[in-house]
Amino acid sequence: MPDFENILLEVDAERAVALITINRPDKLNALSRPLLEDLSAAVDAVAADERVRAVIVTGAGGKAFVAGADIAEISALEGVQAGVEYSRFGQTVMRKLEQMPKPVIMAINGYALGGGCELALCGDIRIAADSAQIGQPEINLGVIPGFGGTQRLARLVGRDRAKLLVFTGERVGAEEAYQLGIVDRVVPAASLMDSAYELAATLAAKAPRALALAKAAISDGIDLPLDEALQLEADLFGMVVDTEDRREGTSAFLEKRQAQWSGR
Ligand code: CO8
Repeated sequence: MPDFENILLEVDAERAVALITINRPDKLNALSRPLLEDLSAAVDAVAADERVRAVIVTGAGGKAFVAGADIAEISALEGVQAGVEYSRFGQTVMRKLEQMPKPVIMAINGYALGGGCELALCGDIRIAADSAQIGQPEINLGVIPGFGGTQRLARLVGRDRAKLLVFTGERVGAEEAYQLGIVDRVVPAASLMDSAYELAATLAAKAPRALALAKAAISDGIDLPLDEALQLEADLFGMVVDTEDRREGTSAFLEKRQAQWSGR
C-alpha cells in the first residue's frame, strides 16, 4: 500500500477490509487540496487491491471526522472560474469514492461539517459515534456546499429538510442525524470502530460481484425514471446471473452447504 502525507491506509487482509483514515488532526482533518489528492490516490489503490472487499473511512484524532474543506484555501479563492474549478475538483474525488465498486462505510467519529458531511454522504452506509456533530455550516462563511452536498443531502433527506440544514448552517447531533436519515446507525463512541469493522467484515464475506452490482443498481438507478431504472436492474441482474458466484450461491443453497465465493 502506498504512503500518503494526509491519509493513513491500512489493509486487514484477514477480514478483507481497508481502513482509510483522514489524517490531518491538527486542522480537524480539513480537506486541503493535497489531502484530496491523497484521498483520490488512496481510493484508486483500494479499488485495485484484490484483497479488499469492503472499505471504512474515518478521521484521525478524537475530535473530528472531517471539519470541512480547508477554509484557508477557500479564503484565497478569487473569481468565478477558481470557484468552479475548486468545486469540480472536490466533486470528482468524492464521486470516485462514491462509485467505487466496493461497499464504503463512513465511521463518523466526531465533527462531520461542510465538506466532511459531503464526504460522509458519498459512503454507502454511515455509522456515527453518539458524540458526532453533523452539518453544512458553509452559509456562515458566506459560501454554499460545493462538494455535492446540495444535491446528495437533498436526495437523502428531502428537498426542504436539506434547505433547513443548508440555510441555517446548524449542526445536528448523531441522534437527530439518525432521525433525519443522514446516518444509518448511532453507536457509543468507544465502540464505533468495532461496529464499523463488524459490518465491513459482514459485507466483505458476501459475493463481491453481487455486492458491486447491487451498489450500482441502487446508486445509479435512484436518479433515473422508474422504467429506466428497472431496465438497469434487469441489465445488472443479467450480469450477476452470468457469474460463477451465482452458480455457487444457488448450488450451495440447494446442496445445503456454505457457499464459497470466488469473486468471479
Ligand atoms: N478548515 C481549515 N482549518 C480548520 C477547519 C477547516 N474547515 N476546521 C478547523 N480548522 C482548524 C482551526 O483553524 C484550528 O487550527 P489552529 O489550531 O491552527 O488555529 C484547528 O483546526 C482546531 O480547530 P478549532 O480550534 O476551531 O477547534 P474547536 O474545537 O474550537 O472548534 C469546530 C471545532 C467547531 C469544528 C471549528 O473548528 C469549526 O467551526 N470549524 C469550521 C467548520 C466549518 O465551517 N466547516 C465548513 C468549511 S467550508 C466547506 O466545507 C465547503 C465545502 C465545499 C467547498 C467547495 C466550494 C468551492
